[in-house]
Amino acid sequence: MKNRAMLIGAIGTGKTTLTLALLGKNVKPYKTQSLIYYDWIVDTPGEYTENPLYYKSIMTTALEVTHVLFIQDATKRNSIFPPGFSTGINKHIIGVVTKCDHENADVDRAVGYLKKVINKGPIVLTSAVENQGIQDLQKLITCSSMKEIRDLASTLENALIV
Ligand SMILES: Nc1nc2c(ncn2[C@@H]2O[C@H](COP(=O)(O)OP(=O)(O)OP(=O)(O)O)[C@@H](O)[C@H]2O)c(=O)[nH]1
Ligand SMILES: [Mg+2]
Repeated sequence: MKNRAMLIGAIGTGKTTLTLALLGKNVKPYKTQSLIYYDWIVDTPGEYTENPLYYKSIMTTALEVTHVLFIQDATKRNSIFPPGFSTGINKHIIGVVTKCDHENADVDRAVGYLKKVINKGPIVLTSAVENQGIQDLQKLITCSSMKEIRDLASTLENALIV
């Protein structure tokens, strides 16, 4: 299977903005209403992660990708992922903190939330506004094993491993 990433996370966390940054597209994001398939990214509406009725869609779509990115907004005071949600997904899991540039960002808090959902794996700190961590993520998505991902993540400036 060609390497492909699916992005999941709450409404307004910056999934579409991150998708467009990863693809190098210079267009404005719009509210995501359904699964959107790009070349090597599947963008999901925040509702799919927030509403358990959609978990089945997430699980089914995960079968079509190699990497699942768990997106946590650095400005949010909550996490909507059920604890251990990633253990049900047998794919390469990467945690991503978005909006690290924001004046209300609390990156440590966001990392703490992701640690509760991601058993082991990298967490990448990003800002689509400042182009932080975007290249690091692009590289991690080219990796084809968790070992390769961990080895690479340990060399990246914006990544940490849990
Ligand atoms: N400061 C800052 N704002 C961001 C960043 N990424 C996204 N945003 C803002 O966050 C808001 C929501 O971004 P979206 O990309 O539409 O969020 P989403 O996760 O796709 O939302 P849904 O499709 O509704 O699930 C927009 O106003 C973006 O401009 C970032 O890195 N920094
Ligand atoms: Mg969106």
